[in-house]
Amino acid sequence: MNGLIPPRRVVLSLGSNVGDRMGALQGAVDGLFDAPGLDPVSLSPVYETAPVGGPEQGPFLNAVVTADTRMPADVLLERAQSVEEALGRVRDVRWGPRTLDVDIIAVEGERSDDPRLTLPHPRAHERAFVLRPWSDVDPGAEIPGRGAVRELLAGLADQELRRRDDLVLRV
Ligand code: A4P
Ligand code: MG
Repeated sequence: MNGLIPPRRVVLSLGSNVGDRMGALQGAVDGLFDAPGLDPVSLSPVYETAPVGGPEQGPFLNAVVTADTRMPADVLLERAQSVEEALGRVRDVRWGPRTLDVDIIAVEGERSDDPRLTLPHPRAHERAFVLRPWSDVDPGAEIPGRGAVRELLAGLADQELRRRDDLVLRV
């Protein structure tokens, strides 16, 4: 046993719509799992998705990763942000184009209203680009306070997304 926190399942979402989008998603997976403390459980298929919100911008590639960790959620956020920075992300326009966005969608057993780290992610339940890949890797997933991922997804049929079976993420 190490540390005080038992291992918990976490769900991360990856998105890119600038430059080498698949390179950014694979770079995120590499960066997340290179250091110890985060053990991969599953990598979703990759989806090509129409942008939701923000300014006029190009289509995204999105995927979801699940993992087990004993890290506190704020340490996990630091890892996610350092991976974004390593991939050259520049933060300018909110919801605007990005080389890489790594969001923490859920941490098992944790709810938080802190704007620095809101859990579950406050917009995940209304985004097919998160729910679709998440339900692929965990068909029974639920968002605390929101409901079953599969049911939430059924209400978002208007959001365009296409599975890209030619693109496969690897640990
Ligand atoms: N923050 C709070 N809670 C969290 C969390 N659960 N995970 C804070 C990650 N970060 C969290 O994030 C802004 C601040 O949110 C951070 O400082 C962190 O402390 P950011 O990544 O710097 O900025 P952002 O990504 O522009 O904003 P945000 O709120 O993450 O945007 P969203 O809501 O993630 O939207 N359409 C498609 N098809 N695919 C996409 O991937 N992504 C977005 C980004 C919009 N439209 C999209 C997609
Ligand atoms: Mg983000």
